[in-house]
Amino acid sequence: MPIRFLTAGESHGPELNIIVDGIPAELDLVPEDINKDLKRRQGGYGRGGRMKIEKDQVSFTGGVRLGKTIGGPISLKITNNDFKNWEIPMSSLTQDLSNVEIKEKIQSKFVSRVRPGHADLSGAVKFGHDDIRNVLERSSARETTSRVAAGAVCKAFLNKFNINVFSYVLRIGQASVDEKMLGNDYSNLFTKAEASEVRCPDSVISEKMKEVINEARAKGDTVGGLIQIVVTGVPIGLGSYTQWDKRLNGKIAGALMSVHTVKSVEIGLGKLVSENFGSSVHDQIYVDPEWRNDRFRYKRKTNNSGGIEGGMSTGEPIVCTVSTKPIPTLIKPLDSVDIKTKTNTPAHFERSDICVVPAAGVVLEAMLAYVISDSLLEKFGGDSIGEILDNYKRYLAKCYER
Ligand code: EPS
Repeated sequence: MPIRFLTAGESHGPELNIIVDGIPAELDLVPEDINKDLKRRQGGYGRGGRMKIEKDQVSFTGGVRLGKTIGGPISLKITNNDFKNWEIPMSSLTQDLSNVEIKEKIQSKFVSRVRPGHADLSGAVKFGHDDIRNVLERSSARETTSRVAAGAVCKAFLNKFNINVFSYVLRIGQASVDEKMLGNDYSNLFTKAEASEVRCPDSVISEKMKEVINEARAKGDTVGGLIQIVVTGVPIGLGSYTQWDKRLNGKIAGALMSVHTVKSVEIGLGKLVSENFGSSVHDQIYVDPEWRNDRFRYKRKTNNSGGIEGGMSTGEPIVCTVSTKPIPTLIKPLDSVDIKTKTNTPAHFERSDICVVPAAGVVLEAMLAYVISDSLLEKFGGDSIGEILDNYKRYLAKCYER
């Protein structure tokens, strides 16, 4: 793992902190590279009240000098604007509980009614917390802000190799696009999705998706969906078949599955491979009749593998499809329990979103950008962009000779 990143900070704490370690020197990097993705994550039809309070923006606190990385760990921080409303209950310092006003402020944020579908019950039992606030502050999907920041650094790195990461929404609840009709002009699909409030490339289905979100809102409910994330420009041979933990598909599945809202990850045809014969699943290979020595000689008739065979990239686009659950905090709460009174009660309700599917696509792009950057650096090595580009070009030239 040449590139690693860690995140810290609570949803209503003073700030979110991120350290991205292993990014080489000489990469042009300015806050706007990251802020544009932070803004995208904050958007999407169905978002809740918190996004009106926050204007997520990053400051570099290490690793970047005069607009370029210098090879050390990149540290970033994002201020939580909402902290000003939580200064006492989220203070890191001991508070004077004999002061009635202070005690009341802390107690007003005490949570003991667990939310089904959230980390609340398992987290409280595991860590021994009585106040579920100690769980939900860190388990909150607010943490995905930090992932997007780390992923944006990785995207800037990938840009140097003409590798691009795209995402778009295929389904929200019962409103879905027919994936087969979309084709594989991923850049164009992405452009269309960016113009849609639900990040769906089909404008008619986009309206249907908004209706589903309106219906969920009216019922005090929430709704999930299906997202496709694609990487183009990946060279053949990232990852390896030689050891289980070097397989690129395993790394991708783990990274995408780690996002709070995700319940399944598929690559290429995904679970459809179970329904078809091998002859219609595997991607047949042929010699490109128009081959010139500036490109790979062998082509595929299809990309059902989603760009990965034998744990390695094939050079075709990497295509992942991910399902996301409906947000577990419901305005009309589910049946649950109070772990203080040990009685049945409706679940706690805390301000929440109705649908985060459009925003989740941006988070998934970040995680995929991280895995591809890490695998790219593993293969091509080097401490500066120039050195890695030299290694990369030499490898491509060898590939084109095969
Ligand atoms: C989120 C911020 C959170 C939630 C949401 C995602 O802010 P707040 O709790 O202040 O409303 O809106 O997280 C959840 C719903 C959750 O269950 O974790 C964000 O920045 O994306």
